Amino acid sequence: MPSPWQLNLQGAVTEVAAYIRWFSDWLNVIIFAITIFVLGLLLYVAWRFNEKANPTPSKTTHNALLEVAWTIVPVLILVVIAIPSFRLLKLQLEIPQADITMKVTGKQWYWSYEYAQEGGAFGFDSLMLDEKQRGEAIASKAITEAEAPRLLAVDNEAVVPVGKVVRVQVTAADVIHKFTVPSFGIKIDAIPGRLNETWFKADREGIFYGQCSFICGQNHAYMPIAFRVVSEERYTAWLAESKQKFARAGGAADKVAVAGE
Ligand SMILES: [Cu+2]
Repeated sequence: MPSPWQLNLQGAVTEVAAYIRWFSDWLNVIIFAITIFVLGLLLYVAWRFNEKANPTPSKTTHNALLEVAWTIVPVLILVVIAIPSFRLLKLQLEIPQADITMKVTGKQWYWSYEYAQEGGAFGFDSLMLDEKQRGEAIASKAITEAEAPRLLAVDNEAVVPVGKVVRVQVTAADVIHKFTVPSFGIKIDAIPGRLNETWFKADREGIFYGQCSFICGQNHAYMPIAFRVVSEERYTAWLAESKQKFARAGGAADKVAVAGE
């Protein structure tokens, strides 16, 4: 999750997120280099060719070498940006063989998760804990304060195993939302009537947060995303427990919130 005075992107937990961080840093290097170079040129021209220093200006209009250079050099700069950019796109868009497939549905104003499983899918809603619920959960020691950040903690976290490829299918039930988990490097539109796909493979255990990133109405800011990445054993245990708890019959995943209801 974001930290106070954070300047850079959130810490990377997946290969894609690490690539995004590296690419962002690389673009910053290029941007700084160009900006400093142009500033240097401007200062030099202001110093060397001002009216006092250069009373009789040159009438030069063309310089073939210079014109070729200022065409080729920007092209080369664009190439060194384009190559890693397309590599990143390929990494994001080519979904590897998935170990787990889940469907996420954006709703006003919460997310629903469905797990495709042998022996029956199951699903659940994930709603933000309000201040009262959060206080109670911390007081009852159900969750530690660090595990329940304000405006990010939810009642039902999406649980996934560490080091496994998770394919995420994203849609929406009412208006457009956007499913974003910065530390996983995923951000994808949730559009009613359309199924978008993305993927991640978390490199370490922990809880990772995201938020809806497409203005979707009054409580847009209050529909966080929480992923708990756990060991394979804990995931298997959670799966067994959740199949019971969120059995599809009457499962919350099919419930659609209707605005104003
Ligand atoms: Cu939203």
